[in-house]
This record gives sequence, C-alpha cells and structure tokens, in this order.
Amino acid sequence: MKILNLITNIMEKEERFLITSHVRPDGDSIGTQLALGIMLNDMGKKVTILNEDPVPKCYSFLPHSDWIKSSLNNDAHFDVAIILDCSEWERVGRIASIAQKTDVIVNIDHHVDGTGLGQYNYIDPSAAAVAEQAYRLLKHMKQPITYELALCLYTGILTDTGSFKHGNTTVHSHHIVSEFLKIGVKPDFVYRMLYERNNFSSIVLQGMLLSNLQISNDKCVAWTSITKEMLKKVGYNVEFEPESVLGMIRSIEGVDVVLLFRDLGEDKIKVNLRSKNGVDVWQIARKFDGGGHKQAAGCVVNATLEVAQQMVLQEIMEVMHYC
Ligand SMILES: [Mn+2]
Repeated sequence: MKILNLITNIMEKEERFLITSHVRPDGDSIGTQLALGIMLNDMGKKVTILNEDPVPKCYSFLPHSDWIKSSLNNDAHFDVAIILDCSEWERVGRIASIAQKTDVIVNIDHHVDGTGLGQYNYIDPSAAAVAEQAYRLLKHMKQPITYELALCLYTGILTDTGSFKHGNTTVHSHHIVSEFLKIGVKPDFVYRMLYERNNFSSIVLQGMLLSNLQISNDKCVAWTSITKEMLKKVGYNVEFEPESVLGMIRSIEGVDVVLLFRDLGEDKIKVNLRSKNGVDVWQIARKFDGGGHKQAAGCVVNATLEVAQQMVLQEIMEVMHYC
C-alpha cells in the first residue's frame, strides 16, 4: 500500500516525533500510542507522547505508560505529529494546536467519517482498531514485534472489539492477536489488569445506573444516566469505565440500542451509544456532531439532561422505525 511506504519513509527519515490521540483516551488509543512510541524509541528517535487527559488507571500496566504526558515543559519542536484514532481535530483537544504546528502530519485512523487530518492519512474503517493498522505498519516497516509491542497492540484490539464480541471483529483481528499470543501475551493477565481492578465506588455507580434503567415502549431502546446527584454520592472523581454497564444493558433480548447519558455540568451531556443487530448509531451521533463507529459512537449534546434525552431518543425513533 502506497501510504504505508510513505509513512515508513517518514518514520525512518525524521527525528523528533509527537504522538497524540483523542481526549478521554481508551485502550486502543493508549495501546497504539505506546506501541508506536516504543518502536520509534527503539529506532533511536526522539518521541513525545502528549494527551489532553491522563492515562486511566486500568491502562497503567502497559509498558512505558508513564511516557504519556499531559503537558510540555519547554518549547519543544517536532518534525512529525502522529495523530491516532481521531478523525477530527476537536477530538484531539488542546494538543491539536501543538500538533498543527508541525510540518508533517500523519493520521492513522479507523473511524467511519475519517477523511484525514494531515498530508499522510492511513484511514481504514474496516480495521477493528487502530492497533490493527499499527500492526500492519510495523510489518510493512519490517520492525520486530517484541513482547512490549504485542502487549500494547493486543490491548488496543481487545478493548476496541469489546473482547472480540463486537461486529468489527474480523478474521484479521484474530489472526493478528494469535501472533501476539505466540509472542507471549497472556489473555488472562491482560483481562485481570483491564477489567478486574475496579474500585468499590464504580461498582456502586453501576448499580445506580442499572436501577435507573429505562426502556422504550417498543422495548428496542434502553438507556440510563449518570446524574450530578449520583456523582455527589459516589464522588466526582470516580473512575468509571462505561463499557461493562453498556454491555450488560445491551444483553437484554430485543434491545438494539443502548444509551448512556452523562451530565458533564454546564448543560453539556455526554452520550455513549451502542447497538446490536446492525443498527447504525454512528448516524445518530453524527446528527449531534459526534462520531465513532456503526455499533459504538458518542456525542456531546448542549442541553439539560432531560432535553438531551428527548432529543437523542427522538432521533433514534426516526432511524429505527423498522423496530
Ligand atoms: Mn479505536
């Protein structure tokens, strides 16, 4: 593929790399940033990984997760900015202005709406995770896949496929991961690190979310909300990973769309959308300037919680008239 040749040339030729990804980073963005960071570092390059938000605790076990910084100490200059897992500058947050100053911008992304943020865009919506694209790049560059790289990329694929259960999981995902297992990645270890280090408050919050669960008259859409009152009870700093509660709600027979509304304050409501049976929630998120994938998308609605719920539910009912 021509783009892989171009990116290989940049990686080999340039010296100072900035790697970044989206706000509120997930396993795919963190795993892939670290994998490319470690690879470039091993190649003798200068690497800075900069994210708007810190690394969530569940990903801290990944090698060199401490390389991911939230601020720059000096007036650093970069030859190349690599933007991962992002199709919009807005999603990069305040790191966008630093990245945009570099002459060479490489965008590696698998979002449906990705049109490319830079001169060098490797966009593949058929990839389950950016980690899969990074794997392809590593192979193309003939870089050895060490245990560290395998662990980071495995985490990216595992988390973006919802532990290999979402519709984006392909034969390629399994093929790539089988290589990581041969290299020594232990699925039980990664699972324990990612999903079995919850704190008490986050489980209490999940209980609240389940007891506030609501369902549409046709029983096809289910939703719940994180309200300010809930956060007051469990603590505003609760480390909360929405995937498990969304998965639990999605498991209800007949429910094709699941929504989680989160009151961010100041009339901003974050909405996580998940679907099954081929319902395209990206289309809905897009109407509210959000993005994502067919079966997993997100957006922020500028409204009160009640109004945001009404607006999003109305859109869904229009899209799901078949239900
Ligand atoms: Mn991703």
